[in-house]
Amino acid sequence: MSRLVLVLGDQLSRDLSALKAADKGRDLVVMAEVTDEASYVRHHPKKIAFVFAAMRKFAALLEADGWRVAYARLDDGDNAQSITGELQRRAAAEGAREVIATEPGEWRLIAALEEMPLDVTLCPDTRFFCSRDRFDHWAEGRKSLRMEYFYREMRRETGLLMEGDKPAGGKWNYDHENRKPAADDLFRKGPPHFEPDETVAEVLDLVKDRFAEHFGALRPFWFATDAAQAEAAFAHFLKHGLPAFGDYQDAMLAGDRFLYHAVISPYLNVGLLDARDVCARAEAEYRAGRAPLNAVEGFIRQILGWREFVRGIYFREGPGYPRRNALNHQRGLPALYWGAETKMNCLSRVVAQTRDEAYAHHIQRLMVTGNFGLLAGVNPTALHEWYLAVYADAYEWVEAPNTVGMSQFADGGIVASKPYVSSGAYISRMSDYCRGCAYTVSRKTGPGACPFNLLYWSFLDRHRERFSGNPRMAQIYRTWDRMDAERRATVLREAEAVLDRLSAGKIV
Ligand code: FAD
Ligand code: DLZ
Ligand code: SF4
Repeated sequence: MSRLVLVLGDQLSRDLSALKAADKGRDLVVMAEVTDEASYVRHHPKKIAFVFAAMRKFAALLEADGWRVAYARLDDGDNAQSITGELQRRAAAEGAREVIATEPGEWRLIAALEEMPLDVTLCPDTRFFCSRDRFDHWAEGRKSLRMEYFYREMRRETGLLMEGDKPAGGKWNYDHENRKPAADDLFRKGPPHFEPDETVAEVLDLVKDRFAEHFGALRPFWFATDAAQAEAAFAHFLKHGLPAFGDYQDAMLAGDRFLYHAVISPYLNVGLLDARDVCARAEAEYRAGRAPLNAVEGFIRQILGWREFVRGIYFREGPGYPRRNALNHQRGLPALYWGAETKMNCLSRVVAQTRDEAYAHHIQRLMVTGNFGLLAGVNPTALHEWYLAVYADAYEWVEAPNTVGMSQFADGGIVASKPYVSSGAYISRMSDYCRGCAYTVSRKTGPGACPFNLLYWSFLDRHRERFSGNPRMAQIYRTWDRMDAERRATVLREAEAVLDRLSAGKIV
């Protein structure tokens, strides 16, 4: 009897464990564009188009490889519009009882598959360096889980950037060299743009019809949608981006949305690029003398370190993780996150970029939208749902630990050892946003004072009990305590006024 082989929209890898476990001669691959996946959060239209187009092309590739593929398009009349519904429909038609699947990257879908009245085998997702068991083994018995120690173990285990048992260049981490602001007259190439082919054009029309009310611009659409294009995008980055990646990793510029970032996370996360291959090829650039160590180490750390670490945390912490709220933040998501007017240029720029590109780089997500959410006490689940919806690379296993953990401290300090909060000074140092802002970043109080400056201190004051004992924050609290009482009262009063305006839906 034939079995069904499920391939999800973020499992578009030829060496997927489910495909490896199946028999091309007898089993049936099931792929489905379904309303449930496209709208359980209101995904950005570019993200939906990217996933559907990449799915269609991957299905064609599997057929060319000799697989039988049952592919449901979103507008097929008999589409059950959910993954489990589609599996059951295909099982009935095929007379199949068994499903082979690679474990999904989200608890919600794992539970749905496990509850199905079919015999489901979940294979581990082998596209990662570190299996779930391996991560748990590393984490077991540790008082705190720090990415840096996990990363060193991964370096040793993979041999990436190692010289014998020593890290290349003698140091594990070159981050202190990677904090340069960028000048806006630098010549940069940005990611390559791919002209929509026939498959992509058809998907764009479908998404325009069906998801027009979702936040985000569908066109222009230039993402890679197959492995060959993703490979071209990565090769472009290796040549043009990687050498300066480290130096300007934290920089932000209004006139350059991509700087030296790779813009490969959408491709890595659906399987069009392979993490092992990407890291090995970045290392080869260093070995060949074409990219400096600080850049290559920084890049490999993001993938071998952070990407693997957050996945380990997501699965280790269990299904309730995305709804954690350690700081008890209850504010609804301010309308400015959906593009409502704001006088804060940094937020306005990052949200506009998110709307246009379904992309923002790490520091924009962490230190602009994330920082503001945390300072303003926005409910972390609301922010989680926003990040999951608006970025083309967002899947819960990677998005939730970054948002709930790293950015909002809502897991109580599992991912981050201290909250990522800053006043306007950080944004001013790392970007040119403040130059075009209605607020004045150097003003701490009074007319035109930058809201980040006010909210920063009021956040620290509000959460004093939790954070003042943290040795990494002691100096900040000493600075606050040294301010005279009248000044502190003014800061808190003005911060409250900003929050009141936000609550009242007024422009901030
Ligand atoms: P580059 O800066 O060029 O980095 C190279 C690669 O490293 C990325 O493609 C990515 O695969 C990996 N990487 C870098 N930082 C991280 C990280 N913190 N966690 C995991 N992988 C990382 N990344 C996602 O892939 N999906 C998400 O949904 C996501 N949500 C985020 C939410 C918040 C609040 C924050 C602060 C970060 C989030 N990140 C997420 C991490 C990071 O912002 C993106 O991976 C990165 O911006 C992708 O752009 P890039 O490919 O140009 O990355
Ligand atoms: C993100 C996404 C979207 C928009 N649509 C589909 C879809 O129609 N069919 C599908 O198989 N997968 C889709 N995906 C990816 C899934 O949401 C993803 O596999 C789960 O969230 C687990 O990571
Ligand atoms: Fe953002 Fe403040 Fe700078 Fe304006 S002045 S761009 S609000 S940090």
